Amino acid sequence: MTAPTKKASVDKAARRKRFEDVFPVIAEELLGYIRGEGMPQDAVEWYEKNLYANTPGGKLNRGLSVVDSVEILKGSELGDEEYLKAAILGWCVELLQAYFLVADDIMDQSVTRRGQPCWYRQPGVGNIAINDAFMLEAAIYHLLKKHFRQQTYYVDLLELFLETTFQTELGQLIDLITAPEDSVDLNKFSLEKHHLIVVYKTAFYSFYLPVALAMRVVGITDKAAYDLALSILIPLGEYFQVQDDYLDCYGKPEHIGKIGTDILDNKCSWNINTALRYATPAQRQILDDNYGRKNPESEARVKALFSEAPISIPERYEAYEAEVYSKLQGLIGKVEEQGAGLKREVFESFLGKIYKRSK
Ligand code: DMA
Ligand code: MG
Ligand code: MG
Ligand code: MG
Repeated sequence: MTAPTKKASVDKAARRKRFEDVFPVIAEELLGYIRGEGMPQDAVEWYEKNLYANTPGGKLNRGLSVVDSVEILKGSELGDEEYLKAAILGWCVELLQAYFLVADDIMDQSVTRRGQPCWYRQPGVGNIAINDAFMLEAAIYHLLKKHFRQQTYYVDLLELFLETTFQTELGQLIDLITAPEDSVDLNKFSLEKHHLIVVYKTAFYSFYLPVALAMRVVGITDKAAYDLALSILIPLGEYFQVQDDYLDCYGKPEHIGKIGTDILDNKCSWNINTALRYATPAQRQILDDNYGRKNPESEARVKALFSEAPISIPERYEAYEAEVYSKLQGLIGKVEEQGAGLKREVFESFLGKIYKRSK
């Protein structure tokens, strides 16, 4: 992959801006609806704050991938109406993400998100954040009904959102119960367990969902095409969550917008599983004594150990990234010869958004 040209980065900014400009339209529809239901002004203002604080402001990879995939699969630039439809679906994926993140930050006891205090930690919010998460999810189905009720593929969209939501919640469940707060047992972790967690908690909703939505919009109905998409997007999503795990420890909070909590939270992350595989007996003892303990000294001890040989997480991560990139390129290279009506550019575009990301 070559470095982006100046023109490409201008295009990228313009695409992002066009997508971002749709958000106020959506927010106004939702707020107009609750006003029409006679909700008091303070409730309208609350929902407005919730929507704006939690939905835009991220990298928007998922939402933009819906739009990009529709465009690639159609093979021509989208008219205004087609663009709006694709962008609304993109924002529905971003609303789903917002819903998961508000809840995830409570469950993970995180401190910051996108450079701000997590929503549940903002003044006056607290446990109301739980209901706010539900209301971000509810927005999806309101928008889908309003904009897609007449389409033949309406039920397919509903199923995609509902099924990927259930899969994500299963992933969050196994993520959480594999990380009990009061009993650390590193023997329970494995890369196989990690694989299952990340496929369910991240890959389905972040990678399969955006592309599958775009496929529905352009009229692809063949099950083989969805299976083929899944066979690439699941490993792509796994790679993305490995990056997230790596950055939890090695990303700078100012840059990634969040303070990592995986070591404190006893998470079955890629870092600890890789460390367990290569640790010497003495290193293993240090991990047993310090991982998942709720104090900054233990956390710092584990962090330092992660970089020590032969654990050497940064070097192993670099090797992993190179290996997974060539594996994904191989899978993507074979897409068009399967004759399922898919285009390799859909996957290249998604991979291009995340390869070697630093946030
Ligand atoms: C994220 O896992 C998964 C979902 C469904 C939000 P995570 O807790 O590692 O995410 P983050 O690092 O962004 O808190
Ligand atoms: Mg989290
Ligand atoms: Mg989490
Ligand atoms: Mg994380």
